[in-house]
Amino acid sequence: NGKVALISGASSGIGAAAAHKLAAAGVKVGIAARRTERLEALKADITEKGGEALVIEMDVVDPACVEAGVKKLVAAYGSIDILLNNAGLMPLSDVDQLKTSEWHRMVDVNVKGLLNTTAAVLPQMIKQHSGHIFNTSSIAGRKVFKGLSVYCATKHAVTAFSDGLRMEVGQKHNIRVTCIQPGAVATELYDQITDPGYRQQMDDLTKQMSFLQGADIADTILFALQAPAHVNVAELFVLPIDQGW
Ligand code: NJP
Repeated sequence: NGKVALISGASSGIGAAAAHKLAAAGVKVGIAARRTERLEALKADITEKGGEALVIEMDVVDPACVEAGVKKLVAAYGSIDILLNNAGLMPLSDVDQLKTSEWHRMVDVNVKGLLNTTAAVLPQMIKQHSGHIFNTSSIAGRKVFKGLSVYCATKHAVTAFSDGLRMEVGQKHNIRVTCIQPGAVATELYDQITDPGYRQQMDDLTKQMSFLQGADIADTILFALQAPAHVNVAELFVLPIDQGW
């Protein structure tokens, strides 16, 4: 296929799974995150299977770092056709615990980080008059859950931004925008939960219901990518079979 993708948050979970699937489909993947040792291992794995990957050290919170990463990818592969805005974090706590540094971190990564990567990649897609941007929101971007007030606020922002972006760049610049809204996916996202009560709740949940795998989300990304050019799969709303809504 020869297309080029930038994947943020590629060092684990959904991002790493998407990197594998896209590379297997012939997409050259720019795999971006802070943990470069993870990215090197991922690249080795992809290369061994015949795919092509470029490791990009990127903290999405830092616009200069993001711009440098995008430049590196364009220098290596000449274009960017797909952006998977996927970096994110989800510490849980009730608002009255006032864990303000965690709130700020979620806003910085989940919202501002996504805006930084979008801003860095858009000029290239506009120049190409084509592109496909995937924003990883969440079911928490459609509904509010207890313990997740700030996370939900950030993901509602991602959903809203995706809808606006689609209106503004879809027809004008021939750029498709897909908002991904997964239910529970078995990744390292839950490892950051420090609150013992919510930690226990999450552990209980993993025993009560099935979780999606990162590869399940990656498959839906491929589905949207492979749709005919005039089709924009606007939302990918994907739940485990037994997750109620
Ligand atoms: O989680 P995890 P997921 N700069 O922890 C990266 C959403 N979601 O795959 O920098 C750059 O395995 C981090 O890389 P590193 C969720 O909100 C999930 O589940 O090396 N990258 C790692 O690669 C998130 O938006 C579920 O630490 C930064 C990645 O983010 C997306 O799915 C449900 C970074 C996180 O990988 C992927 O999360 C749902 C930074 N400053 C939505 N900070 C779910 N798992 O159930 C973090 O609805 N990263």
